[in-house]
Amino acid sequence: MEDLRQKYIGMIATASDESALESVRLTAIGKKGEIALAMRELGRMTPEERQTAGPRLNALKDEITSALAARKEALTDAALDERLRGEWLDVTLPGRRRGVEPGTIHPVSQVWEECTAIFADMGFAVAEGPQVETDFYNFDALNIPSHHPARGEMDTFYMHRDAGDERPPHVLRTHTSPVQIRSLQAQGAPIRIIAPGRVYRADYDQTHTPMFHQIEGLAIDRDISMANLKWVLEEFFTAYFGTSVKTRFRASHFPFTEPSAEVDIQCSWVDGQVRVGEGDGWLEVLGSGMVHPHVLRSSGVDPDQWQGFAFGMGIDRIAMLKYGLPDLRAFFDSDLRWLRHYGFSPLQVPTLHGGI
Ligand code: 2NM
Repeated sequence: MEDLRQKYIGMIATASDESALESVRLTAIGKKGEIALAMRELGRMTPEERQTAGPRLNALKDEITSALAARKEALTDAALDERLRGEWLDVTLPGRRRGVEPGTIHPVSQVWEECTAIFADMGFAVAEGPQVETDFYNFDALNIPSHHPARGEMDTFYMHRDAGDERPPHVLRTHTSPVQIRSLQAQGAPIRIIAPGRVYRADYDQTHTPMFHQIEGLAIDRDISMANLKWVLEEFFTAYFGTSVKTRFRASHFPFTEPSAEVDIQCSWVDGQVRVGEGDGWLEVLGSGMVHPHVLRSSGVDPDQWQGFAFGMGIDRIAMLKYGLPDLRAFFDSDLRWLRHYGFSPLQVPTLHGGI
């Protein structure tokens, strides 16, 4: 009996998989197994012999049964451990790129962010407004008369009205000035804001796209002057181009400002390329002036109490200047080779002046 026990417990301990274990089970405690044979022998024993041998055989059968179960569990656990080791996965690995090259934050967006941050440092809040405007906010409130060429279908995108609807049509805003009017109306003076955003004009050639980006500034208080305007703009260009930049004001005309000035920045031309902040050349970059009393009044601000400056410049335009880009239209082609050629790398993120 003890020999049987030793033999089967040993076989179970060394069985290396489930089928080996199953064949041990059959030979040991199966219907035609060795224990079953021994059980049959009981009938030929004397009652005394049977009384000791019977329980011992049963105990041995139980012992083998539970040894088989224990071994089976150990084998299952080991198999699971093995599988887990094989299927180990590093979830911190970077994802696989599926043949798609990474792009960059769009140069215009980078410049938009950077300009916003520079003006924010000077205390300008950022204002936004709708891109589909009424003609009141886009034109009338800005002192632009109904006969002005800017209001014609040649320059402005008009939205269709249903037949019979006699209300004046909406327009795609041609500048972000309506945002300034809305902000003035909502919060009154004093105010110091910039309005960056998309604007639309019916124009398309090497220097014009029907959608482009503008940033306008507005500062209204008791005694704001053109001197404040000049300081703000020189501070802005110096921060933006990373070198001190002189400005030149030329008298001009806009319906919404009086007096009005076009602003040039100092530059030189080397090999047909513009270099800002050096030399004795000048490059026109923005329009500006003191906000017209009519504009203040249509925004609910008393021009006898308040005055201030406004300016507007093209984001795309100053992005081209900073990065030496020759063709505005390339901004909207989504061509990665163009991005790379002009030094925009996939890892490049906007450099935030001061950080916002
Ligand atoms: C320009 C040139 C001059 C301007 C005026 C205003 C407002 F709404 F306050 F009257 N915002 N921006 C302005 C003035 C814009 O862009 C070339």
